[in-house]
Amino acid sequence: MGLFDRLRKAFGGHESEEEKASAAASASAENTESAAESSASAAASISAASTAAESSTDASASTVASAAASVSAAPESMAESLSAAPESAETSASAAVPEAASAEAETDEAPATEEDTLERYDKGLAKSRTSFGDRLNHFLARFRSVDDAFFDDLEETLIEADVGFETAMQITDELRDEVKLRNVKKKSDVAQAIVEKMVDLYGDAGQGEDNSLHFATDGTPTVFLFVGVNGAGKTTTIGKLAHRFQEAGKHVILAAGDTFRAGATEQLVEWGRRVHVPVVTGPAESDPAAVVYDAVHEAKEQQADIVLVDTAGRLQNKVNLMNELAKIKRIITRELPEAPQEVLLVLDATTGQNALNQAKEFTKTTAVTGIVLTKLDGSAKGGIVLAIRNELHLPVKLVGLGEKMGDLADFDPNKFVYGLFKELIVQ
Ligand SMILES: Nc1nc2c(ncn2[C@@H]2O[C@H](COP(=O)(O)OP(=O)(O)O)[C@@H](O)[C@H]2O)c(=O)[nH]1
Ligand SMILES: [Mg+2]
Repeated sequence: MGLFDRLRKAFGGHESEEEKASAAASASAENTESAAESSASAAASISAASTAAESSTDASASTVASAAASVSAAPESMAESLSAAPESAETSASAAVPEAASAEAETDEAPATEEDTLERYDKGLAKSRTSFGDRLNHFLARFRSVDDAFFDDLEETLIEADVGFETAMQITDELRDEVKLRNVKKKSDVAQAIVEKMVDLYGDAGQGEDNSLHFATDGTPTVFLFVGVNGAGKTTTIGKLAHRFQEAGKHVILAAGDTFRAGATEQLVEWGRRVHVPVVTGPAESDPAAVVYDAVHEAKEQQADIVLVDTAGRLQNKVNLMNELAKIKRIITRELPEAPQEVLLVLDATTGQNALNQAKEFTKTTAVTGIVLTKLDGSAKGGIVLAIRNELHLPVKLVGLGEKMGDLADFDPNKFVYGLFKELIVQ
């Protein structure tokens, strides 16, 4: 069974709902007009629920609302595939409202709990989902038949949805063959096949993928090295993770390895103050490797559990940056042979394809062990996760869902892909 079928089984709700869903599906096949009508209003209520969830927390409600309008005006083929979703989608969307509101009402200190991760993903992905569904809707509305032009356009649509060039090509090629083989003509069936293909491709590429963070096994301090371009969210992620480990009773030390950018050290020191974790610093423009050496030395001396190392995102040039990262890594390993246990590349999800290109650059010279994908809360480009897995073959280990210390979650691939295609999978 492919991932698509497994997700549908896992998240597809209770049997009675499934029965309702299949009844609704066959009803819509027989009587397209009334089904489209009822499902369009269902889509509107899903969007209304998520709009309510959003509007209490950020200013983007207007974007969501306008996106919602176009979902409710979905062409009949898409409305068909949305028709089965309303019940479960609506429940989880409205369930997320009070939780999100109370999390906001409290201070920064509220940590993310395991139980609400699905809701957090859900909320974080609202924009990606709406945007993805929208693109697919618009795309399908333009075509009367499934011909060559259809596939050319599909490829473009997928690229725009940031699933990556190679992934978009692969999906389109495979779909072209399949459509011929199975003689599929209905647009709603093709829409279904597109989603199924993407989910299964994602499932296949993730075989044997290890999304867990690794720690020292010999009792020495664990070291995580954070790399990535300026503004990606390295320092923020370190702050959030320091908070998580500190809360778990770990002895944490932060290393302010970004001595290049003015204010970078202060930013990390501020995070250290907020989460009550010590920060090892050096003078501005001093050798970052020296700061890292001090931090590791300190950690050994104090028998600390974990050192989180911040680095510069940009130096005079790319070669300098890569050399510096290599030097930092060498120093860590010289002091602690097992370390660093993780080299985490931090990528800003809102930059889409650009993030993918950065990742390709970094991984050429640095042995990255995993990805931290930040700003998923504000991004409509969740499709980048498919590209990261299919094209980089690196596990996403953590995701950033906001700017606060509790807004960091372990990455759960199935929850994520479910969130991205929710309305399309549950039917
Ligand atoms: N919305 C949101 N903002 C984030 C997230 N992670 C980081 N940021 C913001 O992105 C900006 C750059 O982050 P920073 O940690 O300084 O990036 P660095 O240059 O890689 O260290 C800051 O304004 C952060 O508050 C996230 O997951 N969601
Ligand atoms: Mg920084």
